Amino acid sequence: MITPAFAVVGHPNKGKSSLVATLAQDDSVRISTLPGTTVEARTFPMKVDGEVLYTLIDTPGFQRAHKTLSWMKKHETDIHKRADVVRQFVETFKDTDQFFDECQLLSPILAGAGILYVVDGSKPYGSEFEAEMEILRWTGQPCMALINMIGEADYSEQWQKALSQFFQIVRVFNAVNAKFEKHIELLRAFGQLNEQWRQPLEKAVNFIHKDREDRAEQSARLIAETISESINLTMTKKLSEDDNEEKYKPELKHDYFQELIAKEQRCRKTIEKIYHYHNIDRTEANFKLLDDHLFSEQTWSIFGLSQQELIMTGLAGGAAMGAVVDVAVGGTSLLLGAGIGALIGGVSALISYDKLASFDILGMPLGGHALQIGPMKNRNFPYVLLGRALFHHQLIENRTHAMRDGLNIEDDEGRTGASRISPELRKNFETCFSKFRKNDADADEIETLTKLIVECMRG
Ligand SMILES: Nc1nc2c(ncn2[C@@H]2O[C@H](COP(=O)(O)OP(=O)(O)OP(=O)(O)O)[C@@H](O)[C@H]2O)c(=O)[nH]1
Ligand SMILES: [Mg+2]
Repeated sequence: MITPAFAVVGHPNKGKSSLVATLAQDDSVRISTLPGTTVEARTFPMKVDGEVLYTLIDTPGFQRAHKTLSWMKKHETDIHKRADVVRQFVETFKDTDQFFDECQLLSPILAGAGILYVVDGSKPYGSEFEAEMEILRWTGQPCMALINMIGEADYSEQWQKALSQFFQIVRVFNAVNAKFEKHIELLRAFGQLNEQWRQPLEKAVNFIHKDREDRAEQSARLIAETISESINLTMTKKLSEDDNEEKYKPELKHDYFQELIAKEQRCRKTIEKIYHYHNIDRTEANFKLLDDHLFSEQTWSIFGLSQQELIMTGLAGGAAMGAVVDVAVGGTSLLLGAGIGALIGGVSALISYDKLASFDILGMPLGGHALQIGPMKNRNFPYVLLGRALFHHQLIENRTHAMRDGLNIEDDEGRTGASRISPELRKNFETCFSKFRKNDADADEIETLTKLIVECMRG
């Protein structure tokens, strides 16, 4: 099967490289606000599992389209020989310092690449583009025009009318903010350009769909492992006989919290790698672990569950919790309406909802003692990690490789983290988390949690 190749061409600074980055899922493509960023043609393969599905060729913009076309017109003999004239043009100038950009962008087309002509639909159409389109038409290669909306204004209608006179297919496609479905739609349209490309592009679409599911699952497994490890994290400091453990508590607690934060960071970085992002700047607030203030801390309340949700999840989670609540309310279990609000304080006092990790003193076999912190007792903690991880994953999954702005994960703007998980599903999460807390999280349990996380990602 042949590998379709597409040369992305157009005027300088119209989003050609952005389109290449998005379609090749490659954040190493150079993009900038300055015209003339791309100075030579470069090929970017779109690979899944090492297999090249299609290639995109980023090119510099046309610099002297009118002069190029004049040269070609002068050398034209017959309409059916126009592609030969384009070839002759490139042969004549490719090793000179004239028409460098034109030679760079025409060479891959002459070598068989399809044409993706990119224009900015937020700027009006102008006759200066006609020479570019005419040159491309002379090559006789399959061609599509993409109207990229860089700014707010919308001139797409006039562009549509002009472009459709030169190109087989015209589409509006936002190179930077395109959603996954649009990306897939575009690949299918490429397949209509040339019968030979239809099958390889259909295969590419299937691979990309499957790859998206695989990436989500890999990320979910990583999140599951991170939550399990974080819940069970303990840290120990050996002390000698006469050391006062009080002195070492603040330092140990600091190290423990730092390690929890580091685990989350490693998880985020790895997920970004899974999605082929290598240099994302993140604006983020680390979750804050301050004694006694958990529920008033913003990051906790944003990404975790509310106290009421925690209690309801606990109630749904099993008979044991029911019994605890029965004790708290004197055996009545009338948890309806306003009653629940009044109960929250009492119930949470009985259950370690807002306790963090506590310290233990361990005796050592060879004398002395050790100070240990952890595991994490706080019931909301796994939900906070989960809510934060789901939000981060959502941003990464919906990002394109043309986006160069940082990732803002300070708060999830009203989507409210773990709270948006249905109560039904939360019950299953609680079962997993309580198994982790009892330290019987085996590979099966990680798989169960992975599946639940995938369900949330897709819900
Ligand atoms: N908002 C928005 N900005 C875009 C879009 N496409 C491109 N840009 C911006 O436009 C600028 C130029 O984008 P590039 O992809 O570098 O354009 P180019 O055509 O490759 O430019 P040259 O290589 O200089 O010819 C960058 O600042 C992009 O972020 C888009 O779809 N939406
Ligand atoms: Mg460029």
